[in-house]
Amino acid sequence: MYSMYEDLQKRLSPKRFTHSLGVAKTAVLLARQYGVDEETAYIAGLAHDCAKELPLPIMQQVVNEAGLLIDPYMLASTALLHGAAGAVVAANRYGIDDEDILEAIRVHTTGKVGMTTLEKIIFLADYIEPSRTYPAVTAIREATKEGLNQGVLAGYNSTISLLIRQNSSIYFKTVLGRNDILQEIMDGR
Ligand code: DGI
Ligand code: FE
Ligand code: FE
Repeated sequence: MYSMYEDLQKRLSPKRFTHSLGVAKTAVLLARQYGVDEETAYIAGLAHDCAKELPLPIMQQVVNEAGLLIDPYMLASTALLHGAAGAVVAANRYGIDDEDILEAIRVHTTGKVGMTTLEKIIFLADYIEPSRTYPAVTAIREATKEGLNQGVLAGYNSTISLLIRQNSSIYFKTVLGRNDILQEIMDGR
């Protein structure tokens, strides 16, 4: 099997590849801290945006050919669809068959109710990896020092605030995912 690393390096823009490598490395650090398999976290992090730069019609073709039923709202947005498409590409092109990794890729943009530790790690590493420079990143990195759920919540808060400032709609899984993390924090988990 040829190397996923080299294939991504060849196919992604330099910026996206650097980001993906940053997510992989950050995910390894979080995995070590939170008792998740480090190689699993690395692979999920490296692969998470493997479909991000595909044109929307190609993403749609990828999920259609995989027989996935996706709601029209998600189907119309590269921002929302690249996780689902990425999980298909990760399985078919890179031979990833670990369902935990595939689901972490699938849900990395919106999160969901009941995220696993691996899913939270990829979600959060996406926000805080070293090449990220947006204004809220400092606050999210600070929140991460208080715990994984605190970091995830800060990530949700920053995205939802941005979407509101942009007058964008918020996907339901984003809202439900944030509520669920808030509940976990209130329950002291
Ligand atoms: O792929 P990345 O840029 O590394 O990061 P990502 O997968 O978290 O995607 C971020 C983009 O997704 C950003 O443009 C905001 C958008 N996004 C995240 N949650 C939602 C959303 N867009 C909409 N419309 N609704 C959401 O709930
Ligand atoms: Fe992404
Ligand atoms: Fe990303």
